[in-house]
Amino acid sequence: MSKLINKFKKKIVVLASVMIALQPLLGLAVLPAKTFAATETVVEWNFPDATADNVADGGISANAAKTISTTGGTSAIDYTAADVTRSAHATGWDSGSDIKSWQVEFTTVGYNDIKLSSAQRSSGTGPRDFKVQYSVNSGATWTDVSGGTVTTADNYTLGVLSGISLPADVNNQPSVSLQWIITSNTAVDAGTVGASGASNIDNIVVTGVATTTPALTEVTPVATLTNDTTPDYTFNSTEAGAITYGGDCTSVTPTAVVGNNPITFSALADGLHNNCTVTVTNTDGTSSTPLSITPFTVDTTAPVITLVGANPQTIEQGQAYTELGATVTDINPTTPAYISDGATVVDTAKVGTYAVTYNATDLAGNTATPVTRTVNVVSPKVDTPIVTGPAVPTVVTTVAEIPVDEQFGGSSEQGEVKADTTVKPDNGGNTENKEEKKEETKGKKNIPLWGIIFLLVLAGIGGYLFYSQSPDKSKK
Ligand SMILES: [Ca+2]
Ligand SMILES: [Ca+2]
Ligand SMILES: [Ca+2]
Repeated sequence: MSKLINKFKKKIVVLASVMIALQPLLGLAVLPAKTFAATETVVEWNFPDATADNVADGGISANAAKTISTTGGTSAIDYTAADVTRSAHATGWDSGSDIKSWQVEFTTVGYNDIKLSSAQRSSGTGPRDFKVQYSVNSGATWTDVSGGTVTTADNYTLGVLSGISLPADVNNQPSVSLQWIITSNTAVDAGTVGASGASNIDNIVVTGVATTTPALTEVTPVATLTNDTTPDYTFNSTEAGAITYGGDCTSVTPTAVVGNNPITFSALADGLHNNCTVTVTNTDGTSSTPLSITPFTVDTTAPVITLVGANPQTIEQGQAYTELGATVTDINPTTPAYISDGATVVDTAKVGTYAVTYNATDLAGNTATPVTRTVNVVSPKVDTPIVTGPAVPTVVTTVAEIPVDEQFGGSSEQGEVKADTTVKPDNGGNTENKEEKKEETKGKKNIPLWGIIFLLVLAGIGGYLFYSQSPDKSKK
């Protein structure tokens, strides 16, 4: 029997030693840059000599009134003096396999990394075999705790659990139940558990690490407008952990470190991306508040330039260059302006053909296909002088040379003097010469229209005088 006990003892001691030795290494490996929060006692029963009872003896305030109990119909608990201090003590464990247990209930809200320690002892006819189980649904279902098998002896050496880790299921839970349940009806003395066989439990300590929550801040947002479909982004995290991407944005970067985290988003479509988030979940399973990524627009479409006005454009030599302009269309919120090199390229002092180039670059950095306008600088046309007033005196002189009788002799015709007053505008399309007109007469003189009217009035007066003095009229 002592061989069997020693065998278990060695196993447990070795296991515990390995776990204790690996603990900091495992912690360091998982949380390379995290500041380790202090381990706290979440709840504890150690049954001090002076105040031994079922109520917790230590832990967070939320667990101050938690109690220990038994299940399955044992005797009432009393608090007997044990090897070192008092402990919880009960009998009546017979026929209790998978039924009778020590049980506690407590909260772990705000705590992760929950660990359990306990020490058990049974009398010779008391139950030898236990296992620890947990429940987070008030005992509706129970789950074995890995490493929670306990084989007791009539001492507090063998039946000890030393800081075994409870699964993450019990992290941050409002109600966690633990039970040390009998797994056989075999007593410590290898007989059957008797009704008077006793089980003691002491030094139940549940520890945890206060939960921390990663906090994220934006360090370098994506440019409000970019033509990069895989833009870079940097955020800061107060804790390491796994990254979850939300909205339109994804990235191949799976984890965050403490400090700045530069990431590159996977290919994004053109358009506004205003729903992107980043969330970091630390190794305790606690997630940050999602960080909203400042909205940005991806624009890979170049603007389009359309010329306004004539192409080719004609400018007379010596005149100032006139920029006829262009329109630019783009999907950007703000359409870029065109840039023309006309003012510098075209030298209106020199006749020639010039190429004026129009460019435009949108706010995302996309450059339009350049458009070219031809500008022809031409020689100015020479205007023909317009002959006007000075011809009038000559016309009057001509009228004076025409005999009155010859002009009106028995005829209603206006005689020999005819003036072709057709005005022929220059139809060359040259606006500079639009005032130019050509006047023709059958004579060699230029006779303006008002001159002709003047002539006709003179003729009318002369004809009246002639008629009023004729013999035919006096007969009447
Ligand atoms: Ca107490
Ligand atoms: Ca004690
Ligand atoms: Ca664009």
